[in-house]
Amino acid sequence: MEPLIITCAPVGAEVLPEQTPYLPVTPQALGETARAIRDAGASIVHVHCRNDDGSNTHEVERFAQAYRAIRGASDLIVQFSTGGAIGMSPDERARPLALRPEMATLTCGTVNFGDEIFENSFPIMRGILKRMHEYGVRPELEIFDKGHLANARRLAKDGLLTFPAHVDFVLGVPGGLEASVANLCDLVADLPGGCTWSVAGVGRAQLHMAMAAIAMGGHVRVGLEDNLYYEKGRLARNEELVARVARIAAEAGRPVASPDQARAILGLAPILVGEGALGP
Ligand code: KMH
Ligand code: ZN
Repeated sequence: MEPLIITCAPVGAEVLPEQTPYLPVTPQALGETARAIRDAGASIVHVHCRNDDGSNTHEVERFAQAYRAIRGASDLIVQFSTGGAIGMSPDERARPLALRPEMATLTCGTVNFGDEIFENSFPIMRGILKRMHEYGVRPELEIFDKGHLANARRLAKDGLLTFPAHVDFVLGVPGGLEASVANLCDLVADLPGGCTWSVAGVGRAQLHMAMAAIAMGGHVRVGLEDNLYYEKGRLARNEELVARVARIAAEAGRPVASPDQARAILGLAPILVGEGALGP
């Protein structure tokens, strides 16, 4: 099996700073988190941005600051969210793509999201993909429900994305597909040939979905965006969640991928680090 790619989603859009002291809110905190999760075994960081007061922002300048802070602290693959927070306009969600991150997410369909609706109509998806093409950004396909794979195939048929692709199954969102090994197996069986995949289990399912992915040859996403707790009653730091998956994977004979190994697996170009490094 390939080395394990661990993505860390350290902040997200839904977690409130009041819920945990470990949320990296500022660009500086994101840089520090990047270093810590890299040391713990992550190779991709999934980025949302907050204002200093903890509210969500998709301002390009804030993403530029975050990008610089992460790149100054690590060689992680930088993946921007284009999902943003519920209620952001599609244009707002897509704007930071102009900074040309190596990767960005594309959620492949509308889904109930708790009591709200995370809207991703075909026009919204086409608009985001158009900007990804314009700026040379590699999509990671976010699949919250089985129909989202059919939507992705339709986008591919229309020539808007290409398979094989890298896919992330986000399982356990209230309103989306439940996090179970049976559902994960079903989704993996439905993937177009040659795709790579990871799974992000929400809440306490995060650990069990990670263990299933390690065994199945997939990859793993962890982080406070999806889960606040290390165990019942104990809040987690992002790097602890990464380190635990890395330990379990090592025991299972799957060492973690370095960011450059992850780039090779995903077909991304290598980056320069240090002087002359890429950045916005
Ligand atoms: N915050 C969620 C509504 C993504 O980053 O691409 C959507 C989300 C997906 O987090
Ligand atoms: Zn996200």
